[in-house]
Amino acid sequence: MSSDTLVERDEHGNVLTDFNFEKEDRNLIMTHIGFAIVAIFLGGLAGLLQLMQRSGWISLPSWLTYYQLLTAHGVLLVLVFTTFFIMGYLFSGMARTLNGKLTPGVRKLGWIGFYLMAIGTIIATFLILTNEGTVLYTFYTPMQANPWFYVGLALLLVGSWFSSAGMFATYIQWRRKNKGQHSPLFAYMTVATLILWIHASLAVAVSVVFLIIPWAFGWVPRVDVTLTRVLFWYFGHALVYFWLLPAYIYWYVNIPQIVGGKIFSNSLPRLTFILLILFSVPVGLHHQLNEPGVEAFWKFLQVVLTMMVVVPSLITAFSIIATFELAGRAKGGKGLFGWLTKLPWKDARFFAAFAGMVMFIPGGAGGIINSSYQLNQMVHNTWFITGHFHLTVGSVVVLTFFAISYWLIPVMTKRVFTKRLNQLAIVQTILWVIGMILMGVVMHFSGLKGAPRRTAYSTYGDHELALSWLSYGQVIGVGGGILFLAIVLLLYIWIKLLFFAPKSEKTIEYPIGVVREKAGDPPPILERWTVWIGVSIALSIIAYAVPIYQIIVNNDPGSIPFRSW
Ligand code: HAS
Repeated sequence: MSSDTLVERDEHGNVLTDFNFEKEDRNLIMTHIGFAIVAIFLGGLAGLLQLMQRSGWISLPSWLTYYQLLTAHGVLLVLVFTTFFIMGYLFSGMARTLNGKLTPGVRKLGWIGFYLMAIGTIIATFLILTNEGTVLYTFYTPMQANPWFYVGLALLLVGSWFSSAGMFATYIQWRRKNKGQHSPLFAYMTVATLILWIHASLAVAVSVVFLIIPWAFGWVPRVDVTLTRVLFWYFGHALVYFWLLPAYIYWYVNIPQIVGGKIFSNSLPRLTFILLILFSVPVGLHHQLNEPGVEAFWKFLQVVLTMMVVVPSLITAFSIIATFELAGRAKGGKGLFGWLTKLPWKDARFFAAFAGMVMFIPGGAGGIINSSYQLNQMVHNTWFITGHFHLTVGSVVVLTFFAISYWLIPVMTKRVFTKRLNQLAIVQTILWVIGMILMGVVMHFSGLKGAPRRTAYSTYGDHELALSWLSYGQVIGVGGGILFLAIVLLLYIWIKLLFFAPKSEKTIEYPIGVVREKAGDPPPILERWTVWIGVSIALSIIAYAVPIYQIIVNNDPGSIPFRSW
């Protein structure tokens, strides 16, 4: 009898289990996911409208501007959707792989975190809608928003710290009860992700609380523009890994179970996450290669370190392909590529994430171009960068999050991801990929021709160069339209999974992969967090101490506020 026939399945082929999440845990997790769903819809709508304006198809009413929509798009998608979804997903995996449930204290921390993040989001969104916070998601000074906009963002951040504290507490409790054992991979990776997050976000918190908020309330007249930007990017590049790492958790831990294979190695994923803790912070200056105020040496050093942060992603690429190949061969796949045909292409939980992985090949290559000191002069502040992050966070990360939602919501709601919903999810993925190719890839070409990012529609006095961007803009607009259609389809699938899909007596399995028998135990040093936190802080001091010191002692007079809208 094959091991597959021992598994109990529902009529749609989903594996069933006796494990049930506690009601209190389901409420906490689903409230986060629900908030994320609202955020992606509103953020996507703002994206569609601003793209139609930028493509020259519509004129916006006087009470709504391009930059307002661009701010809403950025804040709601990359700050709000990601953070809420990630916290919901991480809480679910911590509960499932550690004690089977969260403790009442951890739930309390989770709820405090949720309410702070929700209140912060509501304040910031209200101010964007009333045109009081039109400073984009990077809130660069000296543009100044209403001070409460920054307070809203600070609450979002502080809320995420409470949730992180809850997850650290869950992990510490488990370690105390299981002395000498290495922790389950999901929990290990969650702790690593949150260490990275806390380290990086402390810098932006310092900037917002001590520099920007006092200036925005008028308590001090001027702000040090260079310092706020450097502190933002200290946080900003690690932020992109805060989005990426949960996707990696899914690839390393959950997908092996979905493809019917095993986790290739128990050490490589841990090493990957340690390398990301070390190298994702001391590289933020690669976002400022073309800005004044920092000596070229420090920029160059961070470019070198950026090349180091590429390594864990390459390790991931090879590890995941190894998992797929072993799974495909175990199912009878022959020859060089025969194993590929054995992968579950018709299962959206795999297909959507795989599409994300493939998009990371051009997305990651674009990142390496961006971080090359000389090439950055060609692409900085152009649509090339916008294309890059639509292929990375907009494809790799969100396609993986969609794949997660296709089993996480059914696990929580005890509803069935039916064959029809699965088919719709496959269509949704295809639409997303087509939309992103038309939009994200074409943005790269348009950027290479000089089309600037963060600018409303303009023909720049019918300049010949600007006119050459128009046809690209049209294709990009079509891509954006397809993406919005995909969001509507996604919303339909999610609403079905939340309220209308058939109920099942037993819960669908929460897919946690098993490590391959031949894989050795991970070296204990990989779980000595104090060592890695220490090295990470040391690297950041090497990369940042002198430039930040120079900015402070340079006695920059600072800037008064500007309101450019
Ligand atoms: Fe980036 C700008 C450099 C990765 C997001 N990036 C941005 C911005 C965002 C962003 C949002 O150096 C704009 C910020 C703003 O508003 O100004 N980025 C990099 C580099 C990487 C990188 C070197 N970025 C990301 C990821 C993001 C993200 C990931 C989101 C999640 N980025 C930059 C730079 C800038 C920048 C500059 C500033 C530019 C400027 O001038 O403003 C690397 O981490 C990329 C490494 C990745 C790879 C790919 C590995 C491939 C994998 C897939 C394997 C496939 C499989 C499928 C398994 C080398 C893991 C199997 C396939 C078969 C065919 C079988």
